[in-house]
Amino acid sequence: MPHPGEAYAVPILHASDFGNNIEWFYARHAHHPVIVRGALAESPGVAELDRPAIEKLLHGFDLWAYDSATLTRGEYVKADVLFADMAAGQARFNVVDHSILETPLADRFHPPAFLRHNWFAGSPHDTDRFVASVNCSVRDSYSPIHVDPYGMQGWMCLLFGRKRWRLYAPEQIPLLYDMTSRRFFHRRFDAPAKFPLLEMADYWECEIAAGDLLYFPAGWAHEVVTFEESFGIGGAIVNDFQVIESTRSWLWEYSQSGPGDFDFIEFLAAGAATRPRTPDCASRTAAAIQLFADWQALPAASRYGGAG
Ligand SMILES: O=C(O)CCC(=O)C(=O)O
Ligand SMILES: [Fe+2]
Repeated sequence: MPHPGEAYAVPILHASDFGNNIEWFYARHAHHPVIVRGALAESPGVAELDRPAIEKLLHGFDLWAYDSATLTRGEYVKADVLFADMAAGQARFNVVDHSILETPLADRFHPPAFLRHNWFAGSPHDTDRFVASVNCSVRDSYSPIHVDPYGMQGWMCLLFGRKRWRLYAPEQIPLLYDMTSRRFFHRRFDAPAKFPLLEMADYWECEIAAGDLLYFPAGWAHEVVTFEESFGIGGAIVNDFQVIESTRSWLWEYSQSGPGDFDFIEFLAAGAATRPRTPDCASRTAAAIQLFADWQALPAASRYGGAG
C-alpha cells in the first residue's frame, strides 16, 4: 500500500552534548539533520553581532547573489543594496554561498570543533571557499529543492532572522525528481500532478532562528523558506566519516549534470592521505573510490542519463 510521507521534527541538541568529541557527533547524531545550539561559543565576536553591526561590517562589499526565487541566475550585488532590499521587503536576491574569506567575518568566525574536520579546509584543490559562506536572505526568499554539489554535508547558523528547512534523505530523491527534465519539483512553479510520488516522500522539518545551527548529512536534498530577513554563516564539509555517502551523491550528480569543476576523486585520495580521523578512513575512502571506478567502467550510455 502506498503511504503518505512521514514528517519528522529535526531534534535540538546543545554543543556541550558532544563537545570536542567529533567521533561521537558523527556516530550518534550525524545520520539525520540536527539543530545544535551554543555552536558559536568559540566565536564571541560573531555571536554578539546584531543586524546594524553586520550591515556596518559588510558596508562596501560585493556579495555573490542569486535570484531569490530559483537560485539559478547569479551576480555580484553590493551588501548595501541587499540590506536596503531587506528593509524595503523587496525579494530580488538571495546570498547563499558567498565565501566568508572575501568578507571581514573571516577573521572572527571559527567553526565549532565538530565542523572542523573538513577535507575542504587547506586542501591543495582550492576548496577553502566552501568551508564557510555568508548567507543573506530577504524575507520570502525560497530555495527550491536541491542537493548541494559534491555530496557535501552542510550546516547553517543564523545570526538573525528565521528560516524553515525541509530536508529529504538521499533515498527519497526519486520521489522528488523528474528524470525526463532532470529537475527537482519546484513548489512555486510546478504542478504537483507532474510528480505523482511526491506525497510519499518522508521529510525532516525545522525552523531555525538566531543562534541555531542546522547540520545535515551528505546527499540530503533540502528546500528553504525565509520567513524573516535573515543573515547567517553556512558551510560545506567532506570528510572520512561520510566519504561513501558523499561519493554516492556526487555520482548521482555526475550522472545528471557532469563531474563539476574539480577532480573529486583526486581530492578524496589527498584527503585520505593527509586528514584521516577514523581508524577505517583508508578503507572507507578506498570503497568510495571503488564506487567511482565501477561506475566509470559502465558503458557511458548506461550511466543513468549518460551525462558522463
Ligand atoms: O537559505 C537558503 O535559502 C538556502 C540555503 C542552502 O540551500 C544551503 O545552505 O545549502
Ligand atoms: Fe543547499
